[in-house]
Amino acid sequence: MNSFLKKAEALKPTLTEKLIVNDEHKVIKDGESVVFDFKNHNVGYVEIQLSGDGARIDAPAVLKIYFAENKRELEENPKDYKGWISKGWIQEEKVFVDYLPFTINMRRRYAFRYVKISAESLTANAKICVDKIKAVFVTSASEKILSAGKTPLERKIDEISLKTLSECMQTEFEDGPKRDRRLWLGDLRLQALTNYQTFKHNDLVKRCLYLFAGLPLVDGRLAQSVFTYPVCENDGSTNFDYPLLFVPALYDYVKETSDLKAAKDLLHTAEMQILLARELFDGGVIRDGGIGWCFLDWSFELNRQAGAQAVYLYAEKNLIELLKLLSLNSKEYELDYEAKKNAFIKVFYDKNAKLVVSGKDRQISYASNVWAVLAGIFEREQAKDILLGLQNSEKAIKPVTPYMMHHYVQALIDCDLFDDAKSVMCDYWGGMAKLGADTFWEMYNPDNPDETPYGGTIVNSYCHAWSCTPSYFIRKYFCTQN
Ligand code: RAM
Repeated sequence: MNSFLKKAEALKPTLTEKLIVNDEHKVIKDGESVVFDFKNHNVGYVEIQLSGDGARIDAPAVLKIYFAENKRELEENPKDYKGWISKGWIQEEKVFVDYLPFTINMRRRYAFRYVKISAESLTANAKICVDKIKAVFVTSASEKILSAGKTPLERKIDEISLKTLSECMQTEFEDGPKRDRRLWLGDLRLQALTNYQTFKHNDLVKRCLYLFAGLPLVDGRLAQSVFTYPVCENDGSTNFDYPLLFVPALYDYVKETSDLKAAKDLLHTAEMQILLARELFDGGVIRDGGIGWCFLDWSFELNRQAGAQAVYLYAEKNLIELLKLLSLNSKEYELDYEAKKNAFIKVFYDKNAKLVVSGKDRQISYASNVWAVLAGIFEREQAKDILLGLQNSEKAIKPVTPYMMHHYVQALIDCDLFDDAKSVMCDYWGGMAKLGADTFWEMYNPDNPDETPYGGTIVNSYCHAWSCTPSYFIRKYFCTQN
């Protein structure tokens, strides 16, 4: 184990446990299903206590136990899923019951509000009584926090955001406790920002930064995600943008905690991400294609060239600030930033449209424009015009995830467009709240409720860390404003 992983291990939190018992007591016959509602989303381990009605079952009963995070998922049929990611993410188990009474101890951890139990095969005329479902829920977000916000809607959004984040706070910041149940770099940065305003579990952020730094790929680039069980290892691949976002994640952490020791430990890793990404530029401009997967958002039609360069510049700007904070020389990065910023404006700024365009087809998208604003490529007034112009552009490709939506809201705030930022937040996250969300989702496209990158919404995650940031916006910006 290298020294970074040792530090990460020493910071591993213990989880707090909370027992909740559902004793609605329901009876199932052959071919029937019953649903138990835990009234809110939770993450944990389940025990199901069954009894009979006196008569012996003369053959093993076959039960299907299905866990759903929300109503939509509850109503979907796992058999219909034909998508490209594993159906193993569907939270379902088949259990054989040889005799009654019987207690099913479910070995795996589940993320759910609803538990559906179906009798796939049961002796004719026999009944199974579900007497009790005991659930031990786990989290490392120990504190209970009062919701914040100036209006009932803001407080509701904040409450759901807090719940979302706390459910994802396990021994690491998971992206989603249903899927992928692991630590992703892009998600971590947003979780950390929200954590600083809420649970303040800063050692968990530190642990995650050391995990990434301790598990690089062979060329020194950071992985997009890491596993920590049964052993700590990276997922073997990466994308263009997430490794770069290690830089702002580190800078944010250092600003928040003044932990200069960690800053010095991890600085080399941060610098390497910039230097390695730099190899993918030709004459100051990032290649269009050939840079691997650049995530930005779960939109397949998105051209990522301008967005990729903007993320690079955003990360480099953060590195410069971090070096200054450590009283180190940042000159070389400043020169590089200026050169690549000017090249960006030359190649990607369309003077007629007054917007950033990307790729050979000069595509307009929120992703390219928003990241350009966040990267500080334009002066404040021009950046403001870009964001306002974007709202009027019919062609612009819109965000489909709360991840991209977060960046849009942040860009509006950076340009002092507070009212716009607040109404975007309230419409988007409020839209999920109106649809009954207990926790916020991985994907939400108000224009297309069936949006999924996976070929089936049943594997979408309905408690997804990157959607927790309204609690950050509300506390950091909206509550302090008149
Ligand atoms: C999804 C993960 C994660 C995200 C990546 C890009 O599969 O759940 O949240 O960071 O995609």
